[in-house]
Amino acid sequence: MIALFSDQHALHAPAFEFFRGERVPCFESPARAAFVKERLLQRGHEIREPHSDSRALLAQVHSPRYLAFLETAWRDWLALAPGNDALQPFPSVWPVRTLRSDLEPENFTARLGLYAMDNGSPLSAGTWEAAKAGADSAASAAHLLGQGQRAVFCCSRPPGHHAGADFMGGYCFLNNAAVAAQALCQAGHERVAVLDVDYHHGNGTQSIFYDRADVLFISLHGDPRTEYPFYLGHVDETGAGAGLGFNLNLPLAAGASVQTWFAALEQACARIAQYGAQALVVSLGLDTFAEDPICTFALRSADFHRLGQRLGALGLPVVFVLEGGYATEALGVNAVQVLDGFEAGVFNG
Ligand code: OKP
Ligand code: ZN
Repeated sequence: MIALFSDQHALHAPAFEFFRGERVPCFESPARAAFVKERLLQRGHEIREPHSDSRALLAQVHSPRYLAFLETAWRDWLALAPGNDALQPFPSVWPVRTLRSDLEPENFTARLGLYAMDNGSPLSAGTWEAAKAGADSAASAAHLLGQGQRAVFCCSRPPGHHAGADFMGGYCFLNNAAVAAQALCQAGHERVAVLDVDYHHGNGTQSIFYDRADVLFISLHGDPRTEYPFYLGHVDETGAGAGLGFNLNLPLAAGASVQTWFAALEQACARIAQYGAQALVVSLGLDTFAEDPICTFALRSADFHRLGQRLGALGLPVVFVLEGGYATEALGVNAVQVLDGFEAGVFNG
């Protein structure tokens, strides 16, 4: 399978995040993509650089003022005070209910709070460049499907599925899966499905397509009553307006078994088939792995092969986009298990 990879991912490398009130090294690190790339090469997959500029697609899934903020955020931070290059900006105030989010303040931290859903998505020098390379990979993957590729894998980071039209969150800045889905729509597909198998609900992707019938969003995830992102991902979120009926959440209790997880995957696959999807984007989070340090599902490496095989049997062209997965050294093995399983599933039907 063709895998898209850019060295630019490594430009996003914040040092620490907050975890249980403490500063800890970031779970979402450059080593993640490096381990995946290494395993892809070992298994004979073809690595290519992204070749498409996602700029026009980004303008269709994100707001102009959010894109403008993100692109200059690090420069604005540096301009605030000498020495800021060695420090990380974090938001500390947010426009929650009754406060205004239509006006952008001038204060940098206030702007950061306006455009961030949490304090868990640290910026660094090069965050924009890394995220943009990921979005370019998503656009390139959709383009390659148009040229007849059956499936393409975006080996990119930071992830994207928590990023909404005008906010970052959960280590995510630009919504790569949304860029791929939007590109597939523009290439003429009338029904595109996005299947999010990351442990965490893909709140950003859901919200971007919530009122659209041309993109079906389905997510399998830890129940938001106890799991991040907490404020979205419930079963009663079924879409709005023209999009009513085109959003499906399958929340599972923390600690859910492998059997329970695959039963939910069957429901997702049945809905994708019923919809008559013409192309599929998979938000491929690997944090459902039993050894993931921040998640509670129980999948083993062999289960990722089974996942890939099931997706291959759908008979659709697929863009795979890497999302989460924090058992860093196992990430390559698990990602490639999905891709190899997919190829086996396509072959066997
Ligand atoms: C991103 B992806 C914040 C710690 C919580 C949220 C997890 C983000 C997961 N203090 N971080 O969906 O894998
Ligand atoms: Zn996740």
